[in-house]
Amino acid sequence: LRGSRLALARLLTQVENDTLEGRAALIELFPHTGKAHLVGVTGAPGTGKSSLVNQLARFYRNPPQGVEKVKIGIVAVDPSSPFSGGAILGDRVRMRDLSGDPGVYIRSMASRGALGGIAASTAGVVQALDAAGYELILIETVGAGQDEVEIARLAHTTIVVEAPGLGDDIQAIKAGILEIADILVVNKADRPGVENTERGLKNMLQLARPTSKIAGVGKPGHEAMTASGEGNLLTQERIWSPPIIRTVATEGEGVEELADEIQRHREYMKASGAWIKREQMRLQAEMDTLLNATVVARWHAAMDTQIYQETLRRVLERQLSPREAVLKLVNGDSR
Ligand SMILES: Nc1nc2c(ncn2[C@@H]2O[C@H](COP(=O)(O)OP(=O)(O)OP(=O)(O)O)[C@@H](O)[C@H]2O)c(=O)[nH]1
Ligand SMILES: [Mg+2]
Repeated sequence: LRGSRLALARLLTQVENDTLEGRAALIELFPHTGKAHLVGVTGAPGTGKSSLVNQLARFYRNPPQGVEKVKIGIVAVDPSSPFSGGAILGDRVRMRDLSGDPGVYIRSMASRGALGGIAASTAGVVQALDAAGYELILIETVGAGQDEVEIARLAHTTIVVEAPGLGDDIQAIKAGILEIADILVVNKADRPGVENTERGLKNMLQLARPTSKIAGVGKPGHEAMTASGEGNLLTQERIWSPPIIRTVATEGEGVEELADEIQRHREYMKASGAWIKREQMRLQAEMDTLLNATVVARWHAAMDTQIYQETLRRVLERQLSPREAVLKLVNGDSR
């Protein structure tokens, strides 16, 4: 809480490894969380996510007049296999210009290929950074599977990065990823084919989110203000139509516009009530997951293993269906 980087580094390791110490620390830190703006940055490998994150961090650390200077946390979820440290090293080199700035904290995490484990430890790491006073937290993840959907659930604002020249433009764009995008970036705008990529995105957007075309009409901010703040999250979020921003991450071009859109999205989320709804959904999901695990663990501890095994045997022999077995077990009816 006092901002010791060494303490934070140790804590993050505990959290990442899900140790008892890490868990205990997160419990104590929880009241200090909920302040940071969590921004997910996802997209196909090599589209320029790290370069863009680097530029955004630089922008927020040396902001122009009128933009608040904020402390930046960066979490890079490493997509590489556990046998290669290549991606981590690459990101460190790419983000090197930021090191030495006490207002920036960079953490690379190995995804370790553990299904479902990524979101849990990433959420913990983000909570720790939030408690440590990092006001804007950029979370980079590769858009190659389940991870980006989990990150979108975690983040308040999700940026999807595309780039021209990744084989066939449209093939590189998955409709699923557009569903989670709050802001679309066409990076490498210095390369040929930008117009194609941008046009492709526009078309896909209209297919994926037809409602945004009707409700958005280019004034999402205004629509959001008049929304009741109740109603369901999906309808409210549909009111926001994702802008498409061109950037050249290597040169820092378009980064200010991107930062503007991040700010605009934050204001929209706050004004529409979508921010609170998202927090509620996330915390409820986290609570329910823990509740499930805890109740099941307790139940197993109290259960006679012999009865359990006997019931399982009867299921194997098709004398009971799994559903019948569960009913018998939880109702304490062991016949
Ligand atoms: N020409 C051009 N090259 C760029 C631009 N942005 C990034 N690059 C280059 O593209 C390569 C990949 O950039 P990264 O920032 O590592 O991309 P990434 O999406 O983080 O990559 P992974 O994390 O490996 O998925 C690097 O060689 C960058 O220098 C750009 O706007 N224009
Ligand atoms: Mg990267």
